[in-house]
Amino acid sequence: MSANPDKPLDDGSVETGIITKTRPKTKKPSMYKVLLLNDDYTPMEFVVHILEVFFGKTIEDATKIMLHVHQKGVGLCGIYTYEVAQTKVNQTMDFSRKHQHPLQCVLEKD
Ligand code: TYC
Repeated sequence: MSANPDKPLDDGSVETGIITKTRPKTKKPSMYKVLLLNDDYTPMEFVVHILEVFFGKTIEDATKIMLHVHQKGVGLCGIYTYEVAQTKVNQTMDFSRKHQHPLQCVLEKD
């Protein structure tokens, strides 16, 4: 606790000063969208599985997102910091390649 500027000291004098508050400089990280692209070959169940496993979606949300991508061509899986977003893109692409599906997943600055 610092000295109370309103309370006189024992010798009768009053402390004066400028109250300063330092705030550590913090910057919010840039955020990145992870987008899923439609194609004609990847099975719907496979896309739903990816959304559940790598993006933590419920089966209901995963199905909604998959159908949105199927109908509109592109859809949002989530918004993350750069490293998390890039990891999810890599996991999706690696897993799709391993199962010989052409599914494409991309990152876009928010
Ligand atoms: N269009 C695919 C099909 O009819 C399904 C699909 C959905 C593929 C979403 C990719 O990101 C995708 N089997």
